[in-house]
Formats: sequence, structure tokens, C-alpha cells
Amino acid sequence: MTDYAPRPEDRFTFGLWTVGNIGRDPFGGPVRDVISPVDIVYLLAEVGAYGVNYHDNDLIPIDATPDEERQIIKDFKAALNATGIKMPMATTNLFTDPIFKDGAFTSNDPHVRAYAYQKVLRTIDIGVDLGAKVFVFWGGREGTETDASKNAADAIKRYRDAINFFSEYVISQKYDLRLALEAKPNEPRSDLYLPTTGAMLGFIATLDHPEMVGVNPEVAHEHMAGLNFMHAIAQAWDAGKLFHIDLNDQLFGRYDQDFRFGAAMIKQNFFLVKFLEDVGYTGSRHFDAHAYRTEDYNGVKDFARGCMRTYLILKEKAQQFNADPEIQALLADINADDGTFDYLKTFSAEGAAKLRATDFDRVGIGKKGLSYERLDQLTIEVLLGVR
Ligand code: DIG
Ligand code: MN
Ligand code: MN
Repeated sequence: MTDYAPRPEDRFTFGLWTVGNIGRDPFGGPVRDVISPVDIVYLLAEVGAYGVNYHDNDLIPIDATPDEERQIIKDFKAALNATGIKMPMATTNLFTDPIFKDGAFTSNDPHVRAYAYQKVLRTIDIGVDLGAKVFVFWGGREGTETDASKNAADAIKRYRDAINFFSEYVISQKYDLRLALEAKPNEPRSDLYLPTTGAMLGFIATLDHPEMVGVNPEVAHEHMAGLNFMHAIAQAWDAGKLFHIDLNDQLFGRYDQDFRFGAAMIKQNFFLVKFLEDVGYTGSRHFDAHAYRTEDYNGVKDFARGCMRTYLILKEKAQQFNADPEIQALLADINADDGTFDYLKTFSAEGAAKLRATDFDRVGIGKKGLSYERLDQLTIEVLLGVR
């Protein structure tokens, strides 16, 4: 693989809002004209993406009439059919409209919670009709500026009630749809409930239908919390809960930058791609990101192409790492195991007695050099292209 050209089997997807982002930020207005969802589909087809994701009001304006909605969906479907672009994931916008200013499912106002439920029911139906197999919930406003406003346990219960409600809805409709919860520690609220992928995994265990619910971790969001994203992914994968993933990039300790994949922390994203490819992740690789505010739509295409190229370059680097004789020899030595302690994999009284009677060369073991400096240097040299 030398051209790093995206192929359908790479399953690279972009939400409507990503390449459709018009460059607004808290300190400045839009810098790009709005382009239509149909134009977004054709742009993604031009750059070689596999799919586009349905982001609720990015497709159907919140005040669209039923006739307008029908026409928009008809035109969008026609563009999908004409380009072959797929629509694998859907989500509801429960954060832009002022009604959600104090959250949606966790709002203190039962009218707001009910309106949010209504909005989600509609977007689930539309998403399934468009081909979605994963439905993402990102609670962008599910949080507080002051914890005087609501009991945090009550807020979690309200969120659970909502996910249980939609799980039952999906079952009642016999939809082939899995739910994926996306965590973020803060922004736009001062603190968000369920702030990390780990918190979401704990929350899923409390649901009525945990088997239907997984996570949609995002690089930027775990980085905002100063966490190792690949470790979060590994825990989700281990739990069988990695239903979707939002790829982008982000420096630690910043607002949500949603950078082009690989634009900020190459080494971290190398280990992420290596993990995903090593374990055989087959889900969407969704670039939940946007171009710099400095860009026109040619720059937006550069952004989209860059996301995919960098993923494919890092995928090749992972293959190189896995084939590098010196690296693999070091790893074989580091992970040497003659099976002496296999008996500890399950408890037994005999095993415990045997262990108690075992002498350990604690000092000698503690003195052993592990060659991690050499291993990491070799990793860096693979990444820098000198091996
Ligand atoms: C932002 O990280 C969120 C929204 O774009 C959307 O709800 C979700 C889609 O992956 N990510
Ligand atoms: Mn983000
Ligand atoms: Mn996201």
C-alpha cells in the first residue's frame, strides 16, 4: 500500500457536521458558506469516503415542514444512491437549540425531557430508514455550571431512564440498531455527567438492556480529560462495547479542538491505529472533526483526505512495527513466559499452598533491565521513517 488511497473496506465516515462545519467559533462568526447535505455527500464521494453520518438537524432543519422534510430525505437518499456513499450511524442533536440549555434527558424540566424523547424517536426512525446500524447519544448539555441546580444521582437516573426507554423502543420496532454512548468531560457545560468512556462503561452495566448499548469514544474527549485514549479503547474492546469510534486529534488541556486525525499527537494515534488493526476492529472509522477555521472548501477537502491518509499511513507503520525483527525480538524477550505460574490463572487451595512455598529472587528481578528505551526508540524510528 503506497498511495494511501481510501477504499470502501476502510469504512471511513464523516458526520454531516464535519465537512459541513462553517468555521464558527466562540470568538468569531462563520468563515465558510453553508453547503447542502447533498453537496456534502458528493464532496465525501469525491475524497473517497465510505460513508456519511446523519446528524439530525444538519439534514432536516428543526423547523422544517413535513413536506420539506420529505423532500430533503428524498434528495439525500438520491445522493446516497448516486454516489454509493453509505449512512451507517445516526444521532440526535440535543445540544444546539435553546430548549436544551440545561440539558435534555437530565433537564430539571419534564417538558424538556419529553421533547428530547420525542426528538430522539423521530431521529431513530429516520436514521434506521437511511440505513443506520449504530445510534450515538452524546449528552452535550447533560451537565451543570452549578451543582446546586440538580442532584447528580437524579441526573444519572434520568439519563438511564432515557436509554432504557429507547432500548425498549428499538426492541418494539425490531430495529437492527445498537446504541453507542459518547462521553466528554466538559464543554459546552462546565462539567458533563458520565465524563469518560470508563464512566460510560460503568453506567451501561446499570441499564435494563446493557447488551444493546456500547460506547462511541472520541479521541479529543479523552484527551481533554488528560487520558490515554488507546487504553480507553482497549477497555471498551475488552468489554465487547466498542460499537463505534470518533477519530480526530487534540492537545491535552485544551477546549475541544476536533483536529484532523493525527494532526496533534502522532505517537498516541499510532498506538490507537495499531490496536484497532491488531484486534481486527471492523466498525466505522468516523472522523468526528473539522477543518481549521482558516480553510475554504478546498481546505476542507484537504482536511478530509488528510484524516484518511494519516490513518492509512499509521496502519502501514503498525504493519512495519509488527514485522520489524528487532522490535519483535525485544517483545518476545519482554513477554517471555515459561508457564511456571499458569496455575494462578484460577484459584485453587493447592495453587495457593504452592505459591506460599515459592521463593522469589525479588532483588534480582527488580534489577533486570527491560530495554523499553530501545523498544520505544525503535518505535519512534519506525514512525520517523528511518527503519
Ligand atoms: C461531538 O463530539 C458529537 C456530536 O458531533 C455527535 O453527537 C457525535 C457524533 O459522533 N459526536
Ligand atoms: Mn469533539
Ligand atoms: Mn464525537
